[in-house]
Amino acid sequence: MVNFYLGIFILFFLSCSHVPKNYEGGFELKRKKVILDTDIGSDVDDLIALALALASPELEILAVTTTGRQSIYRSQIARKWLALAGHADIPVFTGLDVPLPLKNERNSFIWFDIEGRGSLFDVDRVNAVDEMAKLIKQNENIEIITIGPITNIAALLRKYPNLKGSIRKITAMGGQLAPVNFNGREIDNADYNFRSDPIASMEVLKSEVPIKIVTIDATLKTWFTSEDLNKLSKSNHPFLEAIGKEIEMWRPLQEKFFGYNVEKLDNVAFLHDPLTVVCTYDESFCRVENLRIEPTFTNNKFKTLQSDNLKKGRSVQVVRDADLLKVRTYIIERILKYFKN
Ligand SMILES: [Ca+2]
Repeated sequence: MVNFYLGIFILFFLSCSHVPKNYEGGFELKRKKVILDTDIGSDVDDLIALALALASPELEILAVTTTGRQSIYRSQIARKWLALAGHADIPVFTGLDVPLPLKNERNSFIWFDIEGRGSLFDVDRVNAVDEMAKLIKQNENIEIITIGPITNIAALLRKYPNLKGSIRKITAMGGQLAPVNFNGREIDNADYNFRSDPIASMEVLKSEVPIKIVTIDATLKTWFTSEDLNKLSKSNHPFLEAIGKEIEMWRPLQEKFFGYNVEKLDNVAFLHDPLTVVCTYDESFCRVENLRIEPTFTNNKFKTLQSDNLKKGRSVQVVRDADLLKVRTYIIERILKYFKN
């Protein structure tokens, strides 16, 4: 009888032996297969989001794709960070620069492109949209997390419209529903991601793909403090120390953009993109509502407006509030624990 129980124990142990690194619960989670689409290389929060995604056993990152200005360099940056984090195995594909070309671009009269850039193709081809399509065809229930302008996704839906029904969900950092009070100032029109490519944002928000948007209404309430920065800088881990250095570089720019002084407000880096990664698998830190969203142009500015008119817009999951202390503690602890083990 003892042998019987021993056998059961061994079977149980073996069945749990392939849990993701650091998952303390002992049972393997059903990991979400995701593509992380990022404009990494400017705001440091993309890098923190990448670290968090790597440290999250809830996610299996199938690929990282890049967008933004000079997307090709952003891919090289992403590869560098992945290698330093010990995840050089995750493929990185270069996506489109922002913004998306207009559909009637052929009507424009331009003779010359940058023909010499063909020399870069051996190193880095712009193939993220095709590679995304391949991954979506090969994997059921794939999700996409976008933490930059949504250009690649719009291009994907244009080129492969039949794949719409195969994408389980897009969780996108973007949108602003109302002015946000930050440090005593009302901040409006702070949504960079959707506004930097309004055509792409319009097309994706109007598509039939299920979407959750993590708005700047929520993300402007979340940031790392100098204590978190200190923990990264003194971690004795090259990847975490590098994140610390990036935060140091980014911090003065952020202060300038948002008009505050870190001596008076202890905010070293907003957590827009890391919060978006968290909201992909855990909504306990945020307020999520189902709202009708109507993307529109008001005074020549792209806006994500809330609409009560059932004939307008579409139903979208919207994250518009977050718990600063809980989110920041969760993110820093999760990253430190994963990489220091
Ligand atoms: Ca970003």
